[in-house]
Amino acid sequence: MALLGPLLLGIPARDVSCADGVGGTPREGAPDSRFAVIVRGLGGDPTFDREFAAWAERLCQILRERGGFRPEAIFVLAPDSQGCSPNTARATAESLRRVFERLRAESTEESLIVIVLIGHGSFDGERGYFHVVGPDLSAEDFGALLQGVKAHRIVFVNTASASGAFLPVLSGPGRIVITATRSGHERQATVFASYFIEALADARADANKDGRISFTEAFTFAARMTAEHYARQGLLATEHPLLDDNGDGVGHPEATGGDGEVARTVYVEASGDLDMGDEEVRALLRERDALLRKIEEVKARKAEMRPEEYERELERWLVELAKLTERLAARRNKP
Ligand SMILES: [Ca+2]
Ligand SMILES: [Ca+2]
Repeated sequence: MALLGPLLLGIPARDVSCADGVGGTPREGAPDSRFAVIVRGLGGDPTFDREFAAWAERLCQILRERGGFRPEAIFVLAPDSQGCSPNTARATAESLRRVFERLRAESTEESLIVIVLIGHGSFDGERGYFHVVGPDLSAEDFGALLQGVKAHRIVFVNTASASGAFLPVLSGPGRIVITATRSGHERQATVFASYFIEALADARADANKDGRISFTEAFTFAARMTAEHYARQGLLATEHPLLDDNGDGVGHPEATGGDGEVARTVYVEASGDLDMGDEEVRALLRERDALLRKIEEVKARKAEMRPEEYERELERWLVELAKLTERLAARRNKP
């Protein structure tokens, strides 16, 4: 319980080793309601522990320095309670519950919440798990934690082994779900996290050269680097990353099949959120949320619809969503 103290009180638990963020701070008048949750799980041996700690630290640094995230808006959970944030606690199910209690209270519909799991996972043939201190958390547990969180934009990235089992469970309207593996059956330790984290700060990931790295761009770049990692070593890839952002529970290895359009409009850089002060953009975002809800409604009625009717309905709203995303991008690219 003592370890939860710093988290609850929001006071510095350890010295904060990252430099203060520079640049990317939202302009005056546009409240910054972006949050991040970095969950570093158990390594199981010193080599993995060191690796996971280094990745989590680098991610925290990128969020602060490149993303301009407020240090107090980054929650770090780690086995040793060490992390680059004043809100650092031990990686347990109980700490996570408390973090999400705070997110339910502090986030708004316009918030962006980025959740990244770094560690080992497993799959028992039915459920996917992420290994923390004490009882492991299943994908369903994370789904329950997200219940009642108002933010319409949630990025959930599980970089662990067997993380593919999380995708269908966490998929939903307004959610960008990224996993290191395509199913629960890919159980080897993964390298996707390192490439994904670096992609968030690597200019080579900025495919459309607009100076910002969207989550679609970061995913695409990291997926390619991961594939090259195995090819370089002459090994068969034991992880195949997936992205799902249209809420249909089906991920894709690249931005195709209806996925990637939402993540294309979400960035780590605060500049991606600057235009939240722009009424036209806000209206478009509200429209997008309504469309995402429609898609969810269609999915909920799947059982009572004829297959062709279901496909037609779904297609209709996905096309609308794609059009809206284009309008949003065009509005945002206006000088
Ligand atoms: Ca870009
Ligand atoms: Ca999908």
